[in-house]
Amino acid sequence: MSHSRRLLLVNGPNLNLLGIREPDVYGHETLADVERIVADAAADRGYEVRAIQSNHEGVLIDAIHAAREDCAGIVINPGGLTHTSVVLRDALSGVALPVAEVHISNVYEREQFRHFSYVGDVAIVHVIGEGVAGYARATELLIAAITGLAEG
Ligand code: CA2
Repeated sequence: MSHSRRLLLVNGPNLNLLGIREPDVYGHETLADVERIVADAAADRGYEVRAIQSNHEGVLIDAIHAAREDCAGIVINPGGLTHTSVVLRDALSGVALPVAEVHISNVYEREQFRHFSYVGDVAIVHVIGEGVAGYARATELLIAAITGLAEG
């Protein structure tokens, strides 16, 4: 498969707890469910997905750098790093791949510190507050954007 038909799915710190803790905020689906949802949405459009979740910022950054070699775009829920991490933002901006930012919860209806995203203006797709189904929509929109970019 050519590098142009693969996406990197990145889930940041604590998202391994999906479906296990705080179902009132994040729902009952697990991280494995999220990874399947994205893989299915991508496969419907002829793309495959490499998925990573880590609680370690440097591991996420290394995975983002590696995507430059063989991925056409990145779907990312940076978790709490959304609101704190210049280095994660720099990694995304540095690889210059199209990025879709996903948040399961509606961050704008939560604490003030969740309203700002360091990733926001690096991403070309934003899906916020649609639950885990939002990952599928973000994947569809990202592939549409990639296709549009390729067609010029
Ligand atoms: O709504 C989202 O997807 C968030 O990115 C989730 C982050 C939070 O810091 C952002 O403000 C919004 C938290 C990820 C932690 O996920 C958990 C899942 C289940 C149980 C505990 C944490």
